[in-house]
Amino acid sequence: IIDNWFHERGPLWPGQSFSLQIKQILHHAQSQFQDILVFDSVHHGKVLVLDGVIQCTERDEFSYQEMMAHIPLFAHPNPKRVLVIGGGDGGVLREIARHPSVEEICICELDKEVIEVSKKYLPFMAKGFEDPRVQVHIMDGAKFMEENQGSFDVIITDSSDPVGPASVLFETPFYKAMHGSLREGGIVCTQGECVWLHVDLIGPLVKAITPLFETVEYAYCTIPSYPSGQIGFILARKAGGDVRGCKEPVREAGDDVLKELRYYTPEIHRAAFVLPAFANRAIFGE
Ligand code: AAT
Repeated sequence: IIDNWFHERGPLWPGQSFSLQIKQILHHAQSQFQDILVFDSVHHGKVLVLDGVIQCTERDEFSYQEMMAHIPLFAHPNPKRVLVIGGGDGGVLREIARHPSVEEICICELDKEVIEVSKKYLPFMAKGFEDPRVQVHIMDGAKFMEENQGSFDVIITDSSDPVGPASVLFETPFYKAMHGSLREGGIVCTQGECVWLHVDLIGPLVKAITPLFETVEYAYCTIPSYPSGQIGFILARKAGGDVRGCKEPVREAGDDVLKELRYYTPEIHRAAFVLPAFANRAIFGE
């Protein structure tokens, strides 16, 4: 923070920095796991920052949270049990809750202080916790996966970047454990970083998990407040059900749901999987 500007600097985007002008700092404290900062910005509303990295801004969070939830959920014919790893702000829960077929939403967040701070300062996202189907577990997501080989239809990993406590969530054993916890035809959707910055991370990860799953695909959305303005998702489907992957929505989103959404449409669901040539080559070797 310099002269009331927050600068996002980090080893995963060397030599570049996105900056936001601060109106007021609302909370700044160290939790057991990370540094938690919430500020009100001049043009992006409230902002949540963990260890110096922007997790969401009020202005554009809907892009990431809607795509992360609705791509896997609309690619699944009848999702009933959904698990979220990370996502302590509640935004992804808010989106999952729009699906009436879902009976149970488990969330495993490492840091209970992220949840508490979000409930206090970011109620537009934390309202996701109010849904009666939500059950909260506070522990490391990789450990939770090892201990709870449940039977989920969809697992969404809304995790921070692979520096610090989330690095285990970018490793093959975690994907093996998620695979083991899926029902037949179940879908995993994970925070897949950015093609402009991280193909060297995404490519090897996709390659490592390809033998485990029936299909492994990559989609992305635009979001101005994440590094390089874009973030992607790895979508992996377990064998047994639909073998077409996740590119096509298989259920109709009702008009009542679509009118509430600000980014997701069935058209953008399909379009999100169309990658620029360099990214396709680097991730899939095509
Ligand atoms: N929806 C907001 C976007 C996020 S939040 C990432 C969450 O993952 C945080 O609440 C963090 O506490 C949690 N987390 C980190 N490590 C673990 C872990 N090992 N187990 C469970 N939860 C964890 C992501 C923003 C992406 C930023 C892109 N630059």
